[in-house]
Amino acid sequence: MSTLVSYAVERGVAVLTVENPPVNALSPGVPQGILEGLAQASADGEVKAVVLIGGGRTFIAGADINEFVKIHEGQGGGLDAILQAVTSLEASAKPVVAAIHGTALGGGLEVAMACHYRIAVAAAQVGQPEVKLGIIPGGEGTQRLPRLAGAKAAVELCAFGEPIPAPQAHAAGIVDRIVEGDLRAGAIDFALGVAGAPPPRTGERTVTADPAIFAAAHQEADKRMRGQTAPHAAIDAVESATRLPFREGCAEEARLFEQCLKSDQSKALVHAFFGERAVAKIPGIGKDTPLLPVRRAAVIGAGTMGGGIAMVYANAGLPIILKETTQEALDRGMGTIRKNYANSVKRGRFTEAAANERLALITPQLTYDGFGECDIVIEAVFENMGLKKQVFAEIDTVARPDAILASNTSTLDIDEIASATKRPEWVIGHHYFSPANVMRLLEIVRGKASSKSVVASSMDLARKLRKVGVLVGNCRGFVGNRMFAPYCRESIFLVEEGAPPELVDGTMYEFGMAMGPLAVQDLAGLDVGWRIRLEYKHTEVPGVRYAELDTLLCERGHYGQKTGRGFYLYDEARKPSPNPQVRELAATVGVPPRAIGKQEIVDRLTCALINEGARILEDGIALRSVDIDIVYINGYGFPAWRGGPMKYADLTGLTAIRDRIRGFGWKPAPLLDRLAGEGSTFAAYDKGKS
Ligand code: 3H9
Repeated sequence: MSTLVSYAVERGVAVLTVENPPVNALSPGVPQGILEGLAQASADGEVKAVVLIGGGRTFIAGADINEFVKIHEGQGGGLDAILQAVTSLEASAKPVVAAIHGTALGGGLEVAMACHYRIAVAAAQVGQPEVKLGIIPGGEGTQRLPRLAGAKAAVELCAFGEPIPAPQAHAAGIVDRIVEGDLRAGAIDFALGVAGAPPPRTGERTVTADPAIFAAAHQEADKRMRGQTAPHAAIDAVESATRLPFREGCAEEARLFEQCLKSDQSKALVHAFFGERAVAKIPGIGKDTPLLPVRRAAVIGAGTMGGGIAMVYANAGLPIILKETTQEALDRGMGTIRKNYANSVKRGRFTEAAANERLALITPQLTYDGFGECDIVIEAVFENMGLKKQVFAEIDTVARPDAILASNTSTLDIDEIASATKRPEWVIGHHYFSPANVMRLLEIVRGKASSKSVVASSMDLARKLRKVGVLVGNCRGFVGNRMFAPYCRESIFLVEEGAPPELVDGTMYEFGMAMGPLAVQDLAGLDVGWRIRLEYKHTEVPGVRYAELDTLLCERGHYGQKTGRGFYLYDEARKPSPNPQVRELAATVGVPPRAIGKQEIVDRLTCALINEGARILEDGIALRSVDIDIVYINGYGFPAWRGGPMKYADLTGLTAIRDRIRGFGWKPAPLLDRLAGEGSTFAAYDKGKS
């Protein structure tokens, strides 16, 4: 008997309890346990009905995603037992009731739908999130869901992957009853109520639909899930339920599932799923590292970043002081925050009352009053070392001795900032991405003195703030911006060589980036880099090429969106159109223009990221290549379905990447060169380190 599913009989009802913590995934042994329990219940003359329930915090969160990794890596892995389980559950002569709490996701909902009845607590959630892993439901969910809820609801759930709360699932016909009180007892009562009656089998129902539903869903998928194949496959699978008998529809689902499972998109998205969880694991920092509780915070600087950070804390229910030096700057900052909240209310993201509650958590002030009660102080002033050091010296005198002192610097040396205090072990970088209240990434920059406790607490805090915290080392630009510099430079080279900005940006948008690199630079302001170059005149290395076009644009006042002109011209509504001066200025750089194809654009820009990423990895600035991927997916709009730049390199093949880099006349990073020579991958390098 499987140890992952327990069997008990109560009041003539067999209760099968899945015990596979933490989320009761359908790992090998679980479907077998369900089959065994079902057989035992069927053979037991005392048993009138069966209840299937999850032990611990949830029902069943789906197939075990580790099995997909095994399949992707060609190491076996199997899902056949899940299919046997759903078939047997539906065929059972004794009624089977699924009792749902926590989440019934993916294979979990498919198992529940194969049962004859579903009851749930109101707080439960159900969904088919498989598309987020680049696959479609493969446990007959695309065939049973439309038969229960209709094609429109089934398409929405299967193609877009968002779970729905149990009451909504009840209204849609997926759940038969919402129970209050004890779920197990309620399920046994329900099972006794239906015992004896012929069990209703979803697979025996039929469903029809207006074909326009599917056409509209494909269009919607092109917008909401741009570039991804699984949503379209999911729509096709649901559509087949409306024209084929159940078993034939299941065969069609199996064919589409198989196709998706083998795709690079699925490999990339599964990598991103586990990657997001892997980055939380820091070598040398275990569960025994003491965590500093963060209950009150203060942020210094009410500019774009400081204001955004204040909203992040308020959104997580944490009170935060917002400090500025002048009333004017403070009013401006609070005005922006109020406007942002009003927009969220207008868009229906939350109610006015919720917005007011959040606003009330932010205390604007000009003094350091109350700083002594804060568990963390975040500095978000102008990116200037002198100013930051002055601010840290001041915080050092007003903050509690055991408060975390965080800098939101995006490029500066965290150790030098820490040197302005008498407690560098309490200093760390918390690098947010603009807009801070929207972007999920938080780079946590470990200084050479940052204590383990400060690091662990920062990672824990990131989760509470609903951010993805990635620990990075201290160097110019850390992980994200250090890689972004050669990527942006390369995009300017492409324009200097004759590629129109629209072609460069359009190609990268088609590749899946949220925005093209030149549009991003216009948004950030071309003058930022230009001013730094003017201030820190670097000695140019002979033979090394430097981008010139951005300097030429800045010299003419084309700073990007803020001046209405940069790589593009912008109208009042910030709508871009070509800037004719770009071509004229590019012609003066002295590179003969030529026709540049889309493949070259993608290759040069991705290789610029990958080559610097490999250096960052070798320098130990990123712990693992997957950390770099998570930074890029969550902070730089890199498509998750390509897995991040390093996974993209693995999927393309490191030899091909190295050869491309050589072909461009660049020097491959030594680590990339070595791994390519060994026929290895960044993923294998990560494994070797852990
Ligand atoms: C599917 O079902 C396909 C079928 O159609 C095919 C049938 C033939 N497998 O997220 P957390 C781990 S596809 C393996 O931190 P939370 C997770 O890695 C699947 N492991 O907790 C983590 O491990 P660690 C469809 C899984 O409370 C730990 O559990 N289902 C799985 O914030 C805790 O996870 C999904 O896509 C899994 N399925 O959130 C659901 N799920 O501690 C995916 C979790 O070592 N899961 N783990 O880092 C989720 O969305 C969230 O985990 C959940 C809990 C909402 C359930």
